[in-house]
Amino acid sequence: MQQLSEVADRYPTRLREPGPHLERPDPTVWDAVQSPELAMFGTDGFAAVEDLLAPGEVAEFGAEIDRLAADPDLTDDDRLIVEKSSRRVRSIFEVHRLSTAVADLVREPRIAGMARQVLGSEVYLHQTRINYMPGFRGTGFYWHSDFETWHAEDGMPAPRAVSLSIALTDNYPVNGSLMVMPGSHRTFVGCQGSTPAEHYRESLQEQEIGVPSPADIAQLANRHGIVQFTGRAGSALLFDSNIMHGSSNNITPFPRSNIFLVFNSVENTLVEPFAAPAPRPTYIAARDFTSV
Ligand code: 6CS
Ligand code: FE
Repeated sequence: MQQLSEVADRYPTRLREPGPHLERPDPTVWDAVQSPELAMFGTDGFAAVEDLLAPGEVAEFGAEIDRLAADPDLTDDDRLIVEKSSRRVRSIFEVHRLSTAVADLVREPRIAGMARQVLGSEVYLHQTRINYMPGFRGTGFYWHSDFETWHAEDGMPAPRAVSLSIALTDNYPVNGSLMVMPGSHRTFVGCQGSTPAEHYRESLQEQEIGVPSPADIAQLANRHGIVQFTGRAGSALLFDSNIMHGSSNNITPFPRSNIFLVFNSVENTLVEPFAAPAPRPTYIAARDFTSV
């Protein structure tokens, strides 16, 4: 399986040797974007959207994610990922199936419409999650490209997917908010190291497989620089699946939570993993390709 797909693999990764930096053959924006908010998406690989949610909605969804984090039925659910050391809730996956409020929100034109505009097709949900990033001992996400993981472990053929991170708390420079390298989405960095079986839950606590080398990260950062996303609760960041991004630990008392939605094009549905022994569970990488 792995060998067969390697033949036609335009994004080789999980390699024995350090990987090359490939100029990506696929476009970023698959159709002319209409909204001024998305004008720079093709160049930067991301767009910040102020006040996507109104204050009342921030309160409503804030209560909803608190309810889910405290739900005793979810304590032993695979979809819940805890912090490695503090055991506090770090992420809950498949949130559009756990919350009808989120399911309704996702379908709204102001949300799914942005993804359709960039991807130039109908879209479906590849992954949804809440990231809680608690205060004091919240741990960040090391530098990575989401597409690298989705390609290697989930069998996503091309970087024709976008993520929307909707902030439910204020994002300051100090509470572990997201850092991105503008323009880095045009370069695919193959990562060194093979994918162990069943490692994915650990990887969601602390990613060690599928991360670029320090030299790769330095090269991209010198070329593109690093910007940090800050903004009021209710603002959002739409970003390309291959942009290099990460976040620091959060030792402030201010938690940083967001709803994270990944839209994939219905013309880019999953095949067998390109560099993993088996596909990840569908609560992490959906195989229901019904458009929203
Ligand atoms: O596993 C995923 O799908 C996402 N989460 C992590 C920590 N890395 C890759 C990707 O962003
Ligand atoms: Fe990510």
